[in-house]
Amino acid sequence: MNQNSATNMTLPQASRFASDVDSLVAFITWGSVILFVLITMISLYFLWKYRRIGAPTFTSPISHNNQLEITWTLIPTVLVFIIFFWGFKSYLDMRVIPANSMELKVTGKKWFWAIDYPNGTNSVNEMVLPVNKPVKLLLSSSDVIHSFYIPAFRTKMDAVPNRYTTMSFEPTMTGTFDIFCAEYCGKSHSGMIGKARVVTESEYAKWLEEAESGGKMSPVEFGAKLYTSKACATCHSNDGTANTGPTWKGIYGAKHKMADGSEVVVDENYLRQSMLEPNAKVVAGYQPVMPTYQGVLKEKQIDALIAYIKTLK
Ligand code: HEC
Ligand SMILES: [Cu+2]
Repeated sequence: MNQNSATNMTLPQASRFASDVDSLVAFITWGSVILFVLITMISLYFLWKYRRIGAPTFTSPISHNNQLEITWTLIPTVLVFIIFFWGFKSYLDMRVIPANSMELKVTGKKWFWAIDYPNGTNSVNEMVLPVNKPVKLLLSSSDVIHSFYIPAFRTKMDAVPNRYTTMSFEPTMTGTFDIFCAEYCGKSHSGMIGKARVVTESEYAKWLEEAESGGKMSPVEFGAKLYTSKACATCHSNDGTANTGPTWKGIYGAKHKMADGSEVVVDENYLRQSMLEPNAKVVAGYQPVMPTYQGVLKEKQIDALIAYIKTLK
């Protein structure tokens, strides 16, 4: 099942606590609507009932009414208590992390999400999760404040540099759900979009294996897949189109001018260094905004990306 929150007004309730969050929001919203309509109608009625007719008349001065005082104190107090305890219970559901949770590390970087799995696999902008398994996310940022937001799970948490925040949920439905960055973080903030793909236990195991080593794919196929799955595609085109970074079309074997005036020939070693130490040689005319993929890309993946870039003539 695929869902797109931009076109679909009813978000699926895809996590354990999603329906409880919705019920509380509905209670507060409809409670407010009912009170608003009621109070407005009574006000209008009184406006009409006590309008001035003919010569001014005066009611006898009223200083106190116990019944009224108690009523308008008690009703809001009870409402506030209901909302408080209901909200607190939902809060605990989100904040108390089950002991059998699977722990993933999520790092916000300008402008993508890097996700590390327990076995050392990592992915970019795609969080693959087994269904009905509690998940704990350890969130952080390597630059500015981002915010990890999965509307279908009804959960959102800031990703802050130099410290960890946590998020906990349990996906209850297979499917693909949007991940957004909900904290303005610079030029491509709006493109900082990911997908949470909830799959069965066996599909998850198969995915882990393929993400790590490409499974049965050829290096070129694996490289083409990494081009999007590692988010290179957000900054590099493969068809000559201009973007934040230089296009990959026809770069292998070409001579490139660097910002410091030097010239390099684009070979395997330069491509490799560009991924691991992007700021060592900055291409002339571009900002040094490429994040390092040191520790993110495995050797086999670097090889595959190089093989793929070589095919783009
Ligand atoms: C946030 C944007 C961004 C992302 C994501 C990104 N890059 Fe870059 N990349 C750049 C920019 C900007 C440059 C040019 C400046 C420089 O050399 O650092 C560049 C330069 C390069 C170069 C040198 C290109 C040339 O023409 O000399 C290579 C190779 C490269 N990137 C590979 C990758 C790979 C592989 C990935 C994904 C694993 C990736 N980049 C992801 C922005 C990005
Ligand atoms: Cu962000």
